[in-house]
Amino acid sequence: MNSAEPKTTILVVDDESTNVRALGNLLKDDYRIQVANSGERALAVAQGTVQSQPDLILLDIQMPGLDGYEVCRRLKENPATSAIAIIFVTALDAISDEERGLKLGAVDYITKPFSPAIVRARVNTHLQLKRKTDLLEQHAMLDGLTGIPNRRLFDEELDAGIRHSLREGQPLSVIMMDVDHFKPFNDHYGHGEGDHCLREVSAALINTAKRPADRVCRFGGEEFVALLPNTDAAGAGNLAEKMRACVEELAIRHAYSSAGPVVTISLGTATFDPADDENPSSLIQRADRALYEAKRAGRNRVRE
Ligand code: GH3
Ligand code: MG
Ligand code: MG
Ligand code: MG
Repeated sequence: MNSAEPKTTILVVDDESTNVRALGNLLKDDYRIQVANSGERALAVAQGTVQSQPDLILLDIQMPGLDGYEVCRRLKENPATSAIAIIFVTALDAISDEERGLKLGAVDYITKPFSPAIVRARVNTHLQLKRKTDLLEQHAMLDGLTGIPNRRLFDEELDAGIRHSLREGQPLSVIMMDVDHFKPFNDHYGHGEGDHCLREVSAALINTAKRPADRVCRFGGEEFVALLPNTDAAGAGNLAEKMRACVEELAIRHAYSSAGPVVTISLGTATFDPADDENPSSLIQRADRALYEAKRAGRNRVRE
């Protein structure tokens, strides 16, 4: 395993310290173990930063205060924690208890006293499954040709970005981009070269947007979009100009473009500022209109 890769983490939740210790000892050689001795503490740990979020929780049911059922219900209803796998480990051995636990979204239900080998085996199985599900989800958000985030991820992050912007009173900008005269490029150099060009352009755009919160996505076809949290109109204009220049500097020959002789892009920027009385849902439309203006004004330029 790559040492930079975060170790798989299991959160053990039980009000009795002997149980916490027994489960912890059973798994500590293979996993990073977090512990919580109450439902409240378990929620605080699980809802902490994403980096420290457990992959799986071994959850006692009978605890003073918040019981395990309630902890499970709250984790499953919160999108930020709903993907964490939950296995109940409990003295409640009635079928009706198990039914209730599984209905709440737990992946498994183990009764005490437990067999160490069975706990280990079930934990391993569910963690393997979770790794595969996580991977599939990541791939569903990436564009197959360029490897950068796709439209689906963009739509999700745009919604989140607008909520963040309203909450924090911070501006949010987008840049819509479109490769100039790309149809003749394909027609003359072939689709293979066209695909290669899109990969180079996407890599150049990604390398230009340097802030960790910036997102560059393939919007579709030969269109790209950048989502820029906490960025005002001037900042978006600056970055757009850098992106325009970085694509031109790739110097990919394009003898059939009026903006040529190399591949270029046109860009349109738009900014949502919560201080203005504007509908955030028109953001993309406004960026699109600006892009259209950039095309009309001769391509290989930025408009807002
Ligand atoms: P404009 O400057 O006005 O944007 O002209 P354009 O030729 O770029 O515009 P148009 O929308 O007519 O053409 C887009 C072209 O992009 C058509 C299509 O063949 C090409 N294209 C879209 N997706 C892909 C892709 O995944 N690979 C390749 N090779 N070409 C693509
Ligand atoms: Mg208990
Ligand atoms: Mg287009
Ligand atoms: Mg185009």
